[in-house]
Amino acid sequence: MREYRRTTMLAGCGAVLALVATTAGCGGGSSNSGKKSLDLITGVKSDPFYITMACAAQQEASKRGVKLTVNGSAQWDVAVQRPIIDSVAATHPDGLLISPVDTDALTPSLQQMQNGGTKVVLVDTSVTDKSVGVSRISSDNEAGGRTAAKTLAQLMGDKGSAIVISVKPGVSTTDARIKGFTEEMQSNHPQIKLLPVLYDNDLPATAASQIQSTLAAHPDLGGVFAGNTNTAQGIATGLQAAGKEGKIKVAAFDAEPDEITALKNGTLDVLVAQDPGSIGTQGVDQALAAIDKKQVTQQIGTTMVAITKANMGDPAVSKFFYKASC
Ligand code: T6T
Repeated sequence: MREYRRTTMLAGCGAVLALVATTAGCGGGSSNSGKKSLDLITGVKSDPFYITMACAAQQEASKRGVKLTVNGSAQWDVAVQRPIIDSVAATHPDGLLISPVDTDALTPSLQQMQNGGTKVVLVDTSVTDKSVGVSRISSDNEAGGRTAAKTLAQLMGDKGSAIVISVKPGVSTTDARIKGFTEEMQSNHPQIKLLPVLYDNDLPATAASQIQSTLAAHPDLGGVFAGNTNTAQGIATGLQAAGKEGKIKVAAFDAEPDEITALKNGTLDVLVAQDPGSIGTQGVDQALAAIDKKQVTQQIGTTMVAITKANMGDPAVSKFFYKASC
């Protein structure tokens, strides 16, 4: 079935800089047999991005009359997520929604589940092997990285040094953000000197010390791009500890409660928020479409919105704030 994709860029000073990439997915349709079983394995269970995704997936599963079991790693680690996949595989669910924490290491386990008849949907992160996943649903992370670069360059007055701090190499989403950010800076903001990317293993304390050592080594540091929530939290803490909050401009991905607070108090300057709820809802729908042998949409891009202090009070914007619980 035809896939419809619309991308609109809206911009205005202080207004919502919205990257709306929506694909009216086809597929879905009600499950016409008994209670089907779906599992969702998120990247990190305590992460508000994944909590928001799981809440929406649970709501959609209940609406569709299917059982959804949610699991997730305690931290961003292949060695933690693989046993969870293996224990879920042993239950032979009809469908699995998963955010793999690595682009390659978990592929054999996922292929094995697919070969056993489970329909696998990749939500948020994905894997290199295109044979894995009947559907892939995520933000357009490269575009989000470009938006972060454009906004940060503007805030920096197009001068000084900038640095990216992110999770770890081999995470499809944050790698794509870094790619988009770097390409935009190098192509359109050559006056800004990009420092080497640092990785914090999704640990805020590591990001906090990394930003402080960067400040000490680079007095001309003017901007930071935080690749996800935990990194943004750590950078905000590190800048506050160094007494530099508000002086160093920060663009960050995501919009979890601590980031919203940091945006309000001026430690963070712009958040590129995703729509994890839509990812979760569409993940359930695509899994059920595959189980029911209906049309499945292979690639779905979901919305992102750039949030600033100026527009965060707008309900059309605040609806993208992530939840810490359902
Ligand atoms: O940024 C999100 C998600 O998109 C990414 O794949 C991993 O980190 C988050 O969950 C936020 O912590």
